[in-house]
Amino acid sequence: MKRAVLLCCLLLCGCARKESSQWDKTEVMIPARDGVKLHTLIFAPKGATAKLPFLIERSPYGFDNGRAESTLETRYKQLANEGFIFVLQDIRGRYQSEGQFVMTRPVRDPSNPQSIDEGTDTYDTIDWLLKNVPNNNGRAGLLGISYGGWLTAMALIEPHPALKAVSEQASPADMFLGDDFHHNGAFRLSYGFEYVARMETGKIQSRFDFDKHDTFDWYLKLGPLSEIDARYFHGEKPTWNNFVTHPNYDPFWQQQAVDLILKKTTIPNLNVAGWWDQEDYYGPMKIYETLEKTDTDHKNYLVVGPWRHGGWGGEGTSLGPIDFGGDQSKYFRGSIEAPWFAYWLKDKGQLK
Ligand code: PG9
Repeated sequence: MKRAVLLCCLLLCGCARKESSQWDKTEVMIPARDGVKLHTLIFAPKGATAKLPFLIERSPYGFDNGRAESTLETRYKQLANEGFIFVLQDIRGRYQSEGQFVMTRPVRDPSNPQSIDEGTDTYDTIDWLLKNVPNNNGRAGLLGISYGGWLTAMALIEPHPALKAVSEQASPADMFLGDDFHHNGAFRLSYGFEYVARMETGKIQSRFDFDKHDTFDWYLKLGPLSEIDARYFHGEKPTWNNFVTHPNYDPFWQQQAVDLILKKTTIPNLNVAGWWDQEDYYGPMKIYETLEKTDTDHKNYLVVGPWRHGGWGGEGTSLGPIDFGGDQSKYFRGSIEAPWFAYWLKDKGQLK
């Protein structure tokens, strides 16, 4: 009877359900409070005997073309062995989600009940999941690397009560002082230009089509930076326009600094950073340091390893010629990350 009701619900909300070997996969459009629908894939382990928590990753980079399934088999293998209901969601305006994408969308004005941000989209998603996905244990975890780490940090501002553990991994904290777009105030030209082209050309990622292999030479021959707009962007890329309008550390950059936005540690958070991360090493260290100040209940954690940007999600035996004497990424995922989430979301084991 219960199964029949679930099937009716899924058909009514336009969900597509697919059987795969290990997972019951459901594809849904989850409505946010302003009516925008967010494209979401839900993977529930087949034959689970106990109620399970959700583990959510939200991303601007898409889960199409088998990326979701391969992520579960590699990056999330150890967590999948532990047993979670995985939820992979395209953020607003990206891939199959509705709405408008805004790069690192500013935090909403809470006095305006109509306002939304990435935190409210996460809140609304968790709310929907609890009510619509059977056999959940009433708890949710959230994690992500880099942009996904930043989305995780944003969910800490007005968290859903069922959000019981998060792992902020390589999130930017300050785009002028230390992370992706500037380091110590110095503009990172190739990164800034190529990331804007990749993210603000359409809903899906696209690569800028350089007409030569030697891009160092391409940038040298470009001439003054105004040539970027004159030749390629034509004033149409919001993030490039922000680089041009705000070349100094003005309120535009200061107001988005995550360390000023996060006020109090309320939810267990496993911050993760890589010593050799050229994009976002500053971010996770700063977020850890910020949350540490109000961490009266010991909920703020930090892992730093010998990794490039997000290296703990892949193979971790070496970096270039440097041998780590073992797979440190696998060790992190299996012996730290999975038991950490199991402790907070499943009351399992002890926290070392
Ligand atoms: N470092 C990338 C990023 C994060 C947040 C904003 C802009 C860029 C990333 O790898 O996702």
